[in-house]
Amino acid sequence: MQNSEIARMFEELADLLEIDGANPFRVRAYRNAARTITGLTDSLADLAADDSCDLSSLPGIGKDLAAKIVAIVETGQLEQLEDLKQKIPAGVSDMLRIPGLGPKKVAVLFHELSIDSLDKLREAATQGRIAETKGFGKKTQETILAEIDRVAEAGTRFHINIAMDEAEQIASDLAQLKSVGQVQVAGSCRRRQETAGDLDVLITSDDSTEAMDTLAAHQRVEKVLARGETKQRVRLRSGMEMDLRVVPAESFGAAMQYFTGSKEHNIVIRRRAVERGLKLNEYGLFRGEEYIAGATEEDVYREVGLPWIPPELRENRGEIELAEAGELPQLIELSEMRGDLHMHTTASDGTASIEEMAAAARDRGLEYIAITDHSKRVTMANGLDADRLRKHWAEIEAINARTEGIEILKGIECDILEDATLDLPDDVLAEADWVVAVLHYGLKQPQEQIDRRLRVAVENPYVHAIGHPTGRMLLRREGAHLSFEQLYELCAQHGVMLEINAHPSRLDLDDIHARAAREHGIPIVINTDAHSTSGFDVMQYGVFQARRAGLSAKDVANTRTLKQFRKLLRTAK
Ligand code: DGT
Ligand code: CA
Ligand code: CA
Repeated sequence: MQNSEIARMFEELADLLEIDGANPFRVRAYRNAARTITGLTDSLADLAADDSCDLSSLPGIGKDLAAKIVAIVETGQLEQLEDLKQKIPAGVSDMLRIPGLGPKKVAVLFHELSIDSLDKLREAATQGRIAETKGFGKKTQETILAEIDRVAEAGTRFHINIAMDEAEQIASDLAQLKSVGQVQVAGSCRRRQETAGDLDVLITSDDSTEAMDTLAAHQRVEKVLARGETKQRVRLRSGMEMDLRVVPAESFGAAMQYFTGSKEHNIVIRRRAVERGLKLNEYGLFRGEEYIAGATEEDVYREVGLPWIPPELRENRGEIELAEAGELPQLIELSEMRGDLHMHTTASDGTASIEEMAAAARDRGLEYIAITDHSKRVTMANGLDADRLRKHWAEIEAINARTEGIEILKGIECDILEDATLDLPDDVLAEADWVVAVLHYGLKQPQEQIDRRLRVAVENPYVHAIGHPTGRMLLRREGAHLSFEQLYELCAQHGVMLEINAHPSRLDLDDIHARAAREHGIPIVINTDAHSTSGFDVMQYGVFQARRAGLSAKDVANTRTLKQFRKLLRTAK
């Protein structure tokens, strides 16, 4: 259990208490607790497991809170929160996700208008009943109508990191059982899509009872929604739902192929089977009644005249043609990453020092990093002006000189301002080893202005890359509207790289644009945007996105050695 999950529980508890009309001091105490926990650098789970450590000795954590944290770490839940969840329908907390609706307003909607779901909220807003309610106005009602569909959809999908963590944890627990043979995660999760609607787990077993009983009693499972002979559907505490399917070993490959999808990919594979006089379904490949293959995916693909196709490519976007021609790319692997060129320290809004970030990166096997704190426009994140930045760079140089085993580049994440100028003057940028330019503000400007801003950045002689090019936040907000064609042409012309930001809520560029960028000859960089030492963990999601784009190591600049990378920087600009 991570600190962020524990903090989220206290945040949720505070929200529900406030909706429930609890004493404001109690509500505030739990909000403060959440903030305190977020700021801790040590893992609470580790500390709680250590008998010699007293959590209440940590700043801001009293006896009551310490006991609750221990209970969360031990049981995975907070009893008070579970009680409140029984009392307040889940649809009520869903409303909190609409911008402008905090616990106070939601409490009014719930207690006075009896609205307890997004559907009822939509209905009330459509009828104009929200605007008539005291404390609400026309503007709130309009926001509700504008945001509710997005919020409703976001509630039904989950970021890849959450989905993979849930699926893999449960899969590995099922794998421990005597009656269970193979266990694999299928569906969108296996294809490493940006978000997952539900989880699909397949196991082989002759008797499904033990597996299904275990799943029903699993700590992460809230409720069994359906249970049959070979299929069980459950809802997890996270809100995500999961299908478990039990298949015989001779069908495992066929079932994996079928339930990995995508539907679009499967349609073509099935057609190829039919063309060969075969029938393909989740049980196997058949000629008439006769079973031909199905134990492994390789067998299935071979029988339809194809090599095995990596799941990340299974979207019917050209992968079947490449497979047929024997031209499937050698997809990039996490272990091929040598550098990380986007991260923050305590100089702006990171939680670790330059040394701590460098040590953590080295521990993960990276050979070089660029420290790219925010520029001054990002006041909220304590962004750096020219003076502070130069001092920061001097410190980076000094630390780099005395640090072994990793090279630390002097970088900056420089804002591209709303008026299409850069946040720092050229003479400062010229002193950097690495400049990544980004849009943070004014993402909703008309496309012409966004295009103008990107043009200025790419044409600047000191900018090396554009970071998280669209600025989107998955399931939260759309990115800027921009001309990708213009961006590709300019980047190719000026030797500017494009980033796949690996953070699971960004994954920006997406697979389609990363592929197009590669086709324009633009080097891609995959960066974590780490704000703490654990922030490096997300590199894998960026690599997944690159794999979905069909990229190989050679397409990704930070798979090169530092020497080769520097050479690429020089020849590119
Ligand atoms: P998700 O859950 O929305 O993130 O996406 P998936 O791809 O995991 O979709 P899901 O869970 O509905 O089904 C898992 C896979 O099973 C899907 O990728 C392909 C296969 N599948 C499910 N229903 C059908 C179907 O009606 N036709 C075909 N050809 N395949 C299906
Ligand atoms: Ca699924
Ligand atoms: Ca499913």
